[in-house]
Amino acid sequence: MKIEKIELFLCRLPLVQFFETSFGRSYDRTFVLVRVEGDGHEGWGESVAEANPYYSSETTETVWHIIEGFIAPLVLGQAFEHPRDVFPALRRVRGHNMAKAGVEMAAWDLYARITGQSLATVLGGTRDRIASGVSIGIQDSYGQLLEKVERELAAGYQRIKIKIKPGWDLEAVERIRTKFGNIPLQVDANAAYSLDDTDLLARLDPYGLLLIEQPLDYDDVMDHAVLQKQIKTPVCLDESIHTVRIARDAIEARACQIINIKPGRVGGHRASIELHDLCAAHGIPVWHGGMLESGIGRAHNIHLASLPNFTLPGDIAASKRYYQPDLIEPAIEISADGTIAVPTGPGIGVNIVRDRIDRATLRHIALEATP
Ligand code: OSB
Ligand code: MG
Repeated sequence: MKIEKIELFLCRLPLVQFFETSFGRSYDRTFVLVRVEGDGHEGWGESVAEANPYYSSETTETVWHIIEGFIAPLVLGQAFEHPRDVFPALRRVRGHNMAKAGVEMAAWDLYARITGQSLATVLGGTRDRIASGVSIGIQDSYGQLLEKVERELAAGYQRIKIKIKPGWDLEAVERIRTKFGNIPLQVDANAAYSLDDTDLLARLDPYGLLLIEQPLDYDDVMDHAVLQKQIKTPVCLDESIHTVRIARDAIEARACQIINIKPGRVGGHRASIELHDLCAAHGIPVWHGGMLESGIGRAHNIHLASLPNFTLPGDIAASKRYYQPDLIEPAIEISADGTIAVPTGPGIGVNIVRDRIDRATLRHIALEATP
């Protein structure tokens, strides 16, 4: 497989509903789409960096800069036997996993299309439907929160995750438990707490949460190990896990019992499979995170989440919760049992709607191999 051309699209789409985390509130999503061409086929990827450096230090502008200046020259005109060879070829670029993942994942889609297989098949997926959960942002009132939980449970989602931050934590959980009983419930702090909050976080223990996601800082593995010894709720790491090696250290240090895998955060599908396998070998369950992707990134996530150790429901929900219309057809839907079908066509197996991409595009560039 020879990658002959890379195109980048800086896109912005309005969100169907605002999304608030401990970093702040967003009403739209800015992201970079990657299109690659080779052997008479195309492949699509989506970089999950946001317009701001709050979840991660990468932004849409750093992704553009790094792909154009440093990743494209390492990939263009190169023949890869398999897309698993792309991530190692980018090794001299340190970090910038979201930039790498955009290109790497597009290469997996390209390879799957060239060989006429679904991406799930190429990745080693073993199930034809994935379990779907929702991530509900911080709301203006508890009433609004309870309404959203009710709506998502009625839609069939298999578990509810709520965002928490100091001042929006115990009472939100208490009210959900009071109204909805023992539903599968987890919380995500996006690094909003410190060890000084241990007593407060321990007060979540009686609520039987599935997990608490990234309570402490993004670069802090060791404090999570200290915290985990003092709370019963299983700690799950998100932001901290940028590499398979950090995951290995975190597991060794008992800093977490569960890991959230987002391919964008670790550099793409190859690193995600390695992380998945590492966790499986240590009895650490994984689930697939979400980054408010368009249907292109979410289709990738669905294929990856079909691997066997994704045993907890992912943050992979229906298109209509995010974008209307989405950039793909048909839209991603969940069935009444809270599952999403893994597309079976070649590659990511969804149709890309080019005129919707064009309408969402703020900037475009096409890069080709220099002969
Ligand atoms: O921490 O999991 C997170 C969205 C943007 C950035 C970080 C996170 C999230 C989500 C949304 O929780 C999950 C989704 O895509 O539905
Ligand atoms: Mg998270």
